[in-house]
Amino acid sequence: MPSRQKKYIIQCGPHRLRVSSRPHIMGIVNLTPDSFSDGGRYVRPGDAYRHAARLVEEGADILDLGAESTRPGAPAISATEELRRLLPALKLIRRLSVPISVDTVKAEVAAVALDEGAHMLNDVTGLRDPAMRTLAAQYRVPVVIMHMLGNPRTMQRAPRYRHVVQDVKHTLLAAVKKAEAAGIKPANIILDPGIGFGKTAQHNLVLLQHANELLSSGYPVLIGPSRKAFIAQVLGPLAPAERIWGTAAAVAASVAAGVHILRVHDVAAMRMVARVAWAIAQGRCLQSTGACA
Ligand code: HH2
Repeated sequence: MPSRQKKYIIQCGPHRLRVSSRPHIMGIVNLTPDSFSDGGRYVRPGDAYRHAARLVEEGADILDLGAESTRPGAPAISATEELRRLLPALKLIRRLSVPISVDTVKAEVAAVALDEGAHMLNDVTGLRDPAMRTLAAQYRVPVVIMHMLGNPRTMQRAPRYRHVVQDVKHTLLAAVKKAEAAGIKPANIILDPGIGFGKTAQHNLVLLQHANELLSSGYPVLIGPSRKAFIAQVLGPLAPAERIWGTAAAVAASVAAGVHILRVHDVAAMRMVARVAWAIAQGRCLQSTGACA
């Protein structure tokens, strides 16, 4: 049974997320022309808003807005271009009553997004930029510290680890140390092993197999397996949108291990998967806490 001894409450602006009381779903809103699974679908702010509203209706607990693709080989874009894609959509999506996370590695973009109503930061470089650490500390917002080897241009060039689970954990805890030294409160830290970021399919499977290892570090854990390539390595050639059953298996396994937040494209389906996996892990349906509501 997942270890839920430690209680985690993540304060996202006015929203209080009790992430240890049940698995939470982070719905992905990609505002990019080139994301690996849904690039180009939500580049128009109105389309992004309708997509975000649908994810909220489907039960997303958090929305994650990304305006720069992190897929392997994705070209880096300027802060100006990132903000051009992000801001019009953010200004519409902030009308929805849901915590908004911004998936960016640029402190300049993060600062504007927080001023415009975002509640949380998701940094796939694990706050490598000291300016990002300072900003997160100043704004007192929750941050996802994710593990990535290198950068999206280089990360899939023969990634190597001594022991992937221990190496990822060690790197994340070093990033946590720097984050806390910069003034980020431990209660605002969420860890993510970074499925697909400088990892072979084998590395991803081992990280998912040992997700409980990261949970023992004393911070809530987020995992993003949604539609990723390792699923096609297990099942054979499948386009990203066809990887939903594989995603379901990874979500169920993560919830069984005790992972707190699942970052997914298919919110309605994965919310159901997570709720049943959680009810099984608990051996009961917690109606009174809303876990099965
Ligand atoms: N995965 C992607 C992007 N951001 N952030 C966190 N914390 N964890 C993840 O696993 C993660 C992430 C890649 O997925 P997606 O956003 O759909 O694709 P793209 O980066 O091509 O836009």
